[in-house]
Amino acid sequence: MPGTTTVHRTCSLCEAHCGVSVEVDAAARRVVAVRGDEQDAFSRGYICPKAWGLKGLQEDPDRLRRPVRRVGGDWQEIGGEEAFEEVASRLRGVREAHGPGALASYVGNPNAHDMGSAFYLPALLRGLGTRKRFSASSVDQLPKMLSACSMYGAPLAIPIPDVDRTDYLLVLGANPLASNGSLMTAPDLPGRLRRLRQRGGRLVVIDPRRSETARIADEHHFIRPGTDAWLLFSLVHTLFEEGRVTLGAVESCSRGLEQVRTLAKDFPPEATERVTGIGADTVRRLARELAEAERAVCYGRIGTCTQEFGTLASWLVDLVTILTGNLDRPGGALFPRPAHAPALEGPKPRPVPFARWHSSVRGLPEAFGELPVATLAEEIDAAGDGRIRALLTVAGNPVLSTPNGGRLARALEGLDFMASVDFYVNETTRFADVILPPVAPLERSNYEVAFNGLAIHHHAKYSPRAVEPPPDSRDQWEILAELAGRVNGADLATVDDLVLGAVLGSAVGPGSGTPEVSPEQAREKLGDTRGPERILDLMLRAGPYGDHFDDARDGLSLARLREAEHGIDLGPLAPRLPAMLGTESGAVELAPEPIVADVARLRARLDERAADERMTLVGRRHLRSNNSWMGNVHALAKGRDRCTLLVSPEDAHRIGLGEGSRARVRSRVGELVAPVVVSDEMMPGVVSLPHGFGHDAEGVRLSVAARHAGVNSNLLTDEEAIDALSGNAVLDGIPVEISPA
Ligand SMILES: Nc1nc2c(c(=O)[nH]1)N[C@H]1C(S)=C(S)[C@@H](COP(=O)(O)OP(=O)(O)OC[C@H]3O[C@@H](n4cnc5c(=O)[nH]c(N)nc54)[C@H](O)[C@@H]3O)O[C@H]1N2
Ligand SMILES: Nc1nc2c(c(=O)[nH]1)N[C@H]1C(S)=C(S)[C@@H](COP(=O)(O)OP(=O)(O)OC[C@H]3O[C@@H](n4cnc5c(=O)[nH]c(N)nc54)[C@H](O)[C@@H]3O)O[C@H]1N2
Ligand code: SF4
Ligand SMILES: [Mo]
Repeated sequence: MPGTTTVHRTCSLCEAHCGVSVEVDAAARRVVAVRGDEQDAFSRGYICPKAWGLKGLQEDPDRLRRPVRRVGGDWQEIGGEEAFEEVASRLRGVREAHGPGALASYVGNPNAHDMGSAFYLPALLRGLGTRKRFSASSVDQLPKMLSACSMYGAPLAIPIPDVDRTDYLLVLGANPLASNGSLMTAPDLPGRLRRLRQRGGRLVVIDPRRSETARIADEHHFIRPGTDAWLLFSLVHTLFEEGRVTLGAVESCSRGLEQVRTLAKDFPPEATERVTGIGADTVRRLARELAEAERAVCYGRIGTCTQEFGTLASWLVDLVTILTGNLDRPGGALFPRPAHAPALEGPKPRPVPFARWHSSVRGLPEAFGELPVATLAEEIDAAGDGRIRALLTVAGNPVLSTPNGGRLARALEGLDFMASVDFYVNETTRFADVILPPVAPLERSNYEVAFNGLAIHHHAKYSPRAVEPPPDSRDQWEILAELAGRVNGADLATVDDLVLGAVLGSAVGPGSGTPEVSPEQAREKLGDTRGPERILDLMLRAGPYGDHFDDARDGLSLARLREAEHGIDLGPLAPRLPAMLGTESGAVELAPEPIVADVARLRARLDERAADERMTLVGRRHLRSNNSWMGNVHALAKGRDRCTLLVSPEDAHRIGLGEGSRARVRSRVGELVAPVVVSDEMMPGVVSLPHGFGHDAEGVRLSVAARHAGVNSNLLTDEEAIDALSGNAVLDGIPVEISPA
């Protein structure tokens, strides 16, 4: 259209990294269209319907543009200065009166999609001075981080399935056709899975629901929720018993194989079939196929993490790949080397940062500096004098995303003070005293720091700002840096210097991967513009593909990325062992503590679990959903009700539920009523309800979402149900009673 410009970016809504071309009427500050960028180096034009949500989000009249303060049941716009001062002084006040332990933070998923958060959120969290840090990690991938750190020496050293080159993909607890990849960044996973099959490869899906992905697979098996660790152990058992174990690249740099063999002895497929529901013959055949495939890989995701044995399952997913000789080789699983990573291979070996302190009520272990969010409510409402009195949330909606959201909502109401960095008044932020809204995603520049390290192919792309933000608004990084300063009586400039200084200290100079450049020289070349760009530039230039601040050298810099507006292809993943390892032994730990110690719990639980015939609840996602927060975009929310309870025909008949009827679902902690869809997609004994709904709560200001309100499935999930090892919440396999409503 005449008068418009087109800006090429990466969609920041999920992990897939799709290139989008955003057509903007700059004069009107209006998004005209969002299209797939055919020239994007990674995605080649693919997008999903959610990309259009970037426009909806931009235009949403409910989205906050200015800070607001809650006054009774109403919200009053206030100036930025007033808002910052109120938040900082109230947080400082609580800390002075009751100590740092009276402060807490909860940070949510969208932080992982913003470079401002990547660089400045750690400074803010440190600045608060509290150990009561919580995040969405402990309702998500924490078990994988714990297993990865124990095995390879860094929490995000997660081996990524090489889907484009594999011949055999075993998927557990993931539905890429709805959710794309997760801990496996790639645009168009649906297309990649279809191509895997077209080239003769095999796709096998293990899921209590015949999901969209299961439907395009060669083979699908129902599994009883929460029992993947037994299935995976039986695969490992079979590999040993039938002499099919080969270590490949791991052979010369691993420890603990004999221990794994011994542990697996207790889990023959004939012993575990009664708990998993998957027959021993099938398990043995799958083990053989995995071993015999030229290149095979096992991929486990949310369904394998948010369960009672989440860490064991996460570890065993990797063991299946390793013991079939497929770790660190093309077509198996590989460790990405992102452009912003240090040029020097391998983190400094250190013990796994785990269980260094514990929560005060239940004594749950800290992991990677955080406590499990399953304990947040009780740390507010049941910790006596040591309780949390003030909370800061940043881009999170724990009332809809963490277990027993009902209790958490009541607990939030009882806080002395709460502040949120967010642009919606939603189920969580309605309890805040002050909300500080950042600009919308299209109004800020970005670089996907977190997920480049989990991508199936090396690439780098800078996303420039597409829409000019309103004059009195603030970028996310500015809010975080400003707050980080003010809670300790400093200013934004001081925080920015500290953050940059810390990166300079490790990225360049003696002992770094770029020793020829001193921190002073690098600092000089980076210029004086404050904010995340300078830090990104430093990381790119000092990184494995960087120009090392040498103008004659053909390497990456932010300037290079700005020129390459469709991104830069940096080549396929390649082997990195053993150099990338950060374990104290310098080897891949096949049988690390504390994981090995947890196997006894699995062994002890088998009989009880097999005899448990209660109905259980699992979750699901939809292509047009995005956790709890895109439901206010009409283009995504419209259409048939998606917040439905899927019930198998057998169960529906037994309970007396017809299509379109309503079911009352009750768990230990709560109950709700949901519309029923009878579907043979469901394994008998299991029902499925998506999370992220329940938008009709009092005080929520989401006018579109309220019309498709649905119910909050996390009113049913139980804060006492955790993976005892990591503390991660159990969100799948929740025992429920169901009756007609
Ligand atoms: N039962 C059940 N529960 C689950 C899951 C499940 O499968 N089943 N999945 C879990 C998983 S994997 C995850 S990741 C969590 C997610 O849990 P959370 O991270 O707590 O919640 P989100 O739904 O992602 O909500 C994001 C919040 O950030 C705000 N927001 C969006 N973009 C920005 C931004 O750029 N800046 C700021 N400041 N705010 C922003 C939104 O308005 C919203 O309030 O949910 C978990 N909960
Ligand atoms: N459209 C869309 N895309 C998203 C998101 C979204 O909300 N919407 N969220 C993003 C986020 S934050 C994440 S973490 C990822 C998650 O990405 P995925 O892990 O692919 O998540 P889901 O699509 O929820 O698929 C989980 C599957 O696990 C199955 N399952 C449940 N319990 C068990 C079990 O015990 N064992 C096994 N084997 N399977 C089980 C469920 O039936 C479901 O089919 O998706 C991301 N992408
Ligand atoms: S799959 Fe959809 S939401 Fe995810 S990055 Fe691509 S376009 Fe965005
Ligand atoms: Mo997630």
